[in-house]
Formats: sequence, C-alpha cells, structure tokens
Amino acid sequence: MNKLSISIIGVPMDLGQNRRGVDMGPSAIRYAGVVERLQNLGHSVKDEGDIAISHTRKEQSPNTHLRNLEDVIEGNTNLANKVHEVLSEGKYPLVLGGDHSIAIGTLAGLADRYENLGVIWYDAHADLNTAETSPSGNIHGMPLAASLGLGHEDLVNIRSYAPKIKPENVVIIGARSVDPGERELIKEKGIKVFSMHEIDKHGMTEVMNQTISYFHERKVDGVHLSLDLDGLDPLYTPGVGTPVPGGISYRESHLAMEMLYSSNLITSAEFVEVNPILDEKNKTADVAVGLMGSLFGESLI
Ligand code: Z70
Ligand code: MN
Ligand code: MN
Ligand code: MN
Repeated sequence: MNKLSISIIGVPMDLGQNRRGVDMGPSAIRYAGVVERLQNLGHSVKDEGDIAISHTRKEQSPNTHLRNLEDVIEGNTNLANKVHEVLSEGKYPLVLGGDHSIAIGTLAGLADRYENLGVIWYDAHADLNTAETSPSGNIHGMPLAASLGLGHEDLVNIRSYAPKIKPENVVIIGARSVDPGERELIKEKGIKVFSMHEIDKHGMTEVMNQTISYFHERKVDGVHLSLDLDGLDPLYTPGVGTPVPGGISYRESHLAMEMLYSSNLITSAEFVEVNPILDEKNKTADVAVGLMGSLFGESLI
C-alpha cells in the first residue's frame, strides 16, 4: 500500500453562502479525529492549520450581486498559494471546508501543476452558476463554473491563469438540485453527470467503474476529489447548509471512496460544507472523517 505525506489545510470560510457556522467545519473535522484516523493507516500527516480569512463583510459593491466577493477572493487566493506550496513539497493536499466556494482556491493552487487534471464533484448541486445565472448571489454555487473559466473575472483568474480545468475532465456525482442555467451549461459543455437517477438505476459500483474508466480514457495525470457533504442524504449528514433529500447513502459513499482508493487515481481531496451548528452531535464531521478513512485505504478485512 502506498503511504502518503498528507498536508491538512483548514479553510474557515463561511462567506460563500448565507448561513453562519460552516467556518467551524475544519474544527469539527479535527475534533472528529482526522489526523489520528489517517496516521493509523500508516500515512504521515501534517496539520498545516487554517488559512487566513478576512471577515470584513464589506458593503456589497454596486457592480455585483456576488455576496462577500472581495473576502472570498482574498481567502481563496491565500488558499491557492498554500495548496501550491504543499504540492511543491511533494505532499498530498487534503483541504477541509468551509463552504464550497473554497474549491476555487484549491483548484487554482492545483491545476497549473498538472497537464490534464480531472475533477470529481460529489455534490447534490452542480455549482455551475455564474454571476448571470445565480439565483442567490452565493459564491458556493459557482466554484465549478469559475474553475472552468466562466463567471466573474476575479473569481476565474485567481493565481492569474484561466481556465483551471476542462469541462471534459469533470465528473459530477450525486446531483439532484440543478438550476436552469446550470443545466444549459452541462449540455453546452458536455459535462459528465451521474445524477441520483443514474445511481439508483445502475448502482454505485457501475457509476464508479464508469467514472474511473472515463478518467483513464481522458488520460488525466491527477484527479481532485471535491466532496460536498450535502451529496449524501441528509439522514447521514444533517449538518449542511442546503440539505436536499433523496441523496447518496452512507454505504454507497463508503463504497465510492473505497473504489477510488483502489483506483489509485485521486491526487488531492477536499471535504466541504460541514456546519457543526446545524449538525447533530458532530455526526456530519464523523461521516466526513469516516469517508476520508475509506479514501485513504481503510478496509474491513
Ligand atoms: C444554488 C445556488 C449550493 C451548496 C447550495 C445552490 C448552490 N444552486 N451549493 N449548497 N453546497 O445558489 O447557486
Ligand atoms: Mn457544493
Ligand atoms: Mn506553478
Ligand atoms: Mn452542495
């Protein structure tokens, strides 16, 4: 088994959406024992602490309806630089959110280190809104679009390059709440989506086998896993800001992580949207750490 040097990066960001408390996600995940869990698998683990996030909550610029745009850009720039540094040291970045707007920074730090980076977006949502299509102004609904080079130019150009990733290198898993503008983008760009329909119809085994084959066909040189805990059914992960019923089960999610571990494809990961204020006894953080266990090689036998 491949032993890794994992760098844990906390991102106490709650500015990409309306509900407070998701900035405490990194603390909740640490409290759930992430460091020990991964060390017990034989990996070397360093907790890099938290990225600095300004909470000026400046008055909305009249030029945009994007909520907290300046603070989100600054925090994501700090995160991107840290992810880039960790990669330069040959370490495996494991990013703890924070709301999903932080994927903009994670991918900005990662993508220029790869020729052909793949991304798995494990989420109830597609996060493909732009300033034009967003129904909410919440930047956590935009990180996948921004990483594809679509949307507000300051979000798109973090670390001064764009786009970060190609639409044909993205696989969305678990989608069940997709806005009209996002649907159009999925069709226009030919983004691969395994919605709950496909998961129910064909089963998670088939969905993951197809996902893994797809990345092999695409000849990716790395795959980033961006896992929003609201991808799971709120029965298992109630501590999220936007629970959507009818989600991926606990068992399916562990199976998916175990198959990704066996595939040896994943080169970085982030776990986002854990909100301990909305949670039940840290259940959602516990599930997140359990899934990390499976992703990094835990097995029953
Ligand atoms: C909606 C929007 C979203 C997460 C909600 C919701 C987006 N599509 N993302 N919760 N994690 O406002 O853009
Ligand atoms: Mn999301
Ligand atoms: Mn570089
Ligand atoms: Mn989501």
